[in-house]
Amino acid sequence: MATLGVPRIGRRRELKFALESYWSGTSSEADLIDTARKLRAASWIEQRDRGITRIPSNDFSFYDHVLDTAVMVGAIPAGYGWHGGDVPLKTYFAMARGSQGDIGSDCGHPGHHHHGVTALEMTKWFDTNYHYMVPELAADQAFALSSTKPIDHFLEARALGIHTRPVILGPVTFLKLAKSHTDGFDPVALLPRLLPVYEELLQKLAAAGADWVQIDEPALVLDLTASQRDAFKLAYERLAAAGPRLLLATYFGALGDNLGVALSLPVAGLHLDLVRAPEQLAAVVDQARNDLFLSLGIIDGRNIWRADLPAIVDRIAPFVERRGAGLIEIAPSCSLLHVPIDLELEVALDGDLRTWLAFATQKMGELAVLGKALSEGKSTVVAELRAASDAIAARRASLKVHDPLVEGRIAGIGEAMKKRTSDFGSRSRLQAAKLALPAFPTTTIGSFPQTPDVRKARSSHAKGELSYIDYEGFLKKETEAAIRWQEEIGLDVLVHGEFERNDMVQYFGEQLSGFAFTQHAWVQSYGSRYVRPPIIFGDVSRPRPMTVAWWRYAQSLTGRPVKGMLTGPVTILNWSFVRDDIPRAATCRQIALAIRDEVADLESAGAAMIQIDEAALREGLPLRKADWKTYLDWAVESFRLCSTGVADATQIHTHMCYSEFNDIIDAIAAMDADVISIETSRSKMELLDAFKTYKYPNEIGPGVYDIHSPRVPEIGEMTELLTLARKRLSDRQLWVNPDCGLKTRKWEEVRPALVNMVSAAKELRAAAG
Ligand code: THG
Ligand code: ZN
Repeated sequence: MATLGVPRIGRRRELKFALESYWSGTSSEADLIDTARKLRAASWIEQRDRGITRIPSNDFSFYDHVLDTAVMVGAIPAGYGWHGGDVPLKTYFAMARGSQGDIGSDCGHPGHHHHGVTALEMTKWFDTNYHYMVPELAADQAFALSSTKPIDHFLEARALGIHTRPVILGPVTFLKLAKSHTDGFDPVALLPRLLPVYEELLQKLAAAGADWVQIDEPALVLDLTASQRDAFKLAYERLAAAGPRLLLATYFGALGDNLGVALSLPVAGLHLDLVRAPEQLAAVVDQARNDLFLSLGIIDGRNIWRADLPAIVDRIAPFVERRGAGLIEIAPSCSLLHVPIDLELEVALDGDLRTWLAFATQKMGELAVLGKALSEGKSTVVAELRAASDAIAARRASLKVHDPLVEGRIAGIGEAMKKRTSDFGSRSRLQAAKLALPAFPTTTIGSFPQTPDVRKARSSHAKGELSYIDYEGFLKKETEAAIRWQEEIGLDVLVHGEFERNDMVQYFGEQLSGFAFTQHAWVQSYGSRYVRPPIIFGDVSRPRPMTVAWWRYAQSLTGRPVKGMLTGPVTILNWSFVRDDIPRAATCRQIALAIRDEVADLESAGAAMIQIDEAALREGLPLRKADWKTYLDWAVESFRLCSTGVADATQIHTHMCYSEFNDIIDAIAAMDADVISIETSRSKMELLDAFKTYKYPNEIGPGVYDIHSPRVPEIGEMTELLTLARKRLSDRQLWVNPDCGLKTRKWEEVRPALVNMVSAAKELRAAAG
């Protein structure tokens, strides 16, 4: 029974607090190192006590394991002031966060840093909601072993009497995730230079006593070019001879067309994700070398549901018998980094729901039971197996999960519910007449600064120290001030500011049936930033309006249009733990119907414009291109389902965060939003090329300034960007807005920036005549 990696943040988020206290200067480097050492020890001991027999080391990271790997191989870009030798923590954190300040961004999208040295770029780790730091490699990059962390941690565990299997990120995946500033250069070409560093590391691990090393190559589940496939051969022909036996770990999907390559590598062991791709077990057992050790990823490392243990035993046992127990080990599908730590902390959760769940700690227990059932027989764990199947059966039958009304509504969805009454041309004429906006209308994405006062009021209210009446009174004042100020500076389309909202997914989930929220179930998103994703456990519906009262209040304060503000179904789905008993698409459709109800209520209340954000639509794309169309079809269908129940004169807006639009432009067009706002300022409007080439007909608000930076943009910079936009789009299409929401900014930054933005729009109107 193995794990491939476990959460590093601590049961009570100890790592976050230690990091933030160190960064703020409140505690020392020694304190941070000490906390980290204690967390590692606790987690090794916990795994041992829960029955895990193959325990990983080097899965711990202060910030990110890809960053650790870049540092380990000495891939530190010029500018961080490093000239060889051990990499100081200060340099490490400069690569993670820039050398000054921690600047976040809206939609919770990972931040960018603009003071002093900038941080490395950050992006999603495969299709998870974890973000890694993107290594930057030069075409003539040199590598040198620059960290002893894998060896140190191996020895640290050994001193506690625990023999671990060190985990390292494989060289091909590392290079594939890296970027280079040289156009057209594939960093995978650097492999021959990188391999000696890995060889040296493996030799040192062997010398320290490591007999096995887990080497992660999740890139093997991606679409690969022929030369990338060859890279695997080159890499493992060298590394397999370096010393320790290698367990090549693949996860997040099927090996698929890379199966042949994976099986041809001279490694001692192979880990398979049998949760995402159960079908590959038979193929691998048929085709693998007789002596290839197999690690079977049979417990879901990406979701929080309790496993059907008897069913797993029945499925796996024949293969264990065929291959021999000595050549097989069981494990989670991937690292447990992506699930919360311990269900025991969730004392407030619904009692039934609790029995249906398993977090990282519980999954270790499941592995121990499975291991015993497979090696000593089912009769040795009768009670444990029965408890698991009873829980599954109860969940399957529960009325908390199944709502006949929702299932009936889904069955009644017809084609007419997925399209607007008229095409965009007719709608836009009606909308123009109704709204009477100037050319190049100005607006914002939705949120205004979440100031310390706003956060404090929310937490006082949550703790019961501030009554709802007083909390609401406070929020009304904030909203009114925001409306007055927007009128004063001359914005055309106003927003209420979203002061009442915590997180753009949580706010809706808390008001929808079928969602549950946890108190301590944190999962690392990036660095010291964590999320508590909602758990969608049942059919989703909307018992009552969610946003109408706030919209109505805001609109009552002004004669200018105030946008209704909603989060779209795909984004809600992608940022939640989802059901495993029905397809993702089915849950998405249910959320879409709930949002459709909200859209209808906003329209009835008088909203002329309703924005439905799909910040995470693109990031939900499957790993394999062959699966894109299916995903985009149901994602777009869900957006249409929630957005098309309105009159032609009602204007539907959407917003998407930083996205490469070229390869999904058909889907964007098929969403048929009347107006889409997108992040474009950092690409100097180049992202609009996709819209131009496509001849995208609807209206677009290309972001004219980067909200991830505290810097106030000047009028000239924005008119320049708008000029670039006008080269690609017609004037009648263009809106003027920032790149993203403003909740992470300060009012001191937002005020002058938006004043300048309105001036830029006015200059443009004058120039365009
Ligand atoms: N909401 C939800 N999921 C998300 C995002 C979101 N997943 C992807 C992306 N956005 C992740 N980005 C962030 C950005 C900021 C923080 C976390 C993830 C963050 N977290 C606070 C912390 O760790 O201190 C805690 C926030 C809280 O109290 O809930 O700052 O936007 N659902
Ligand atoms: Zn955004």
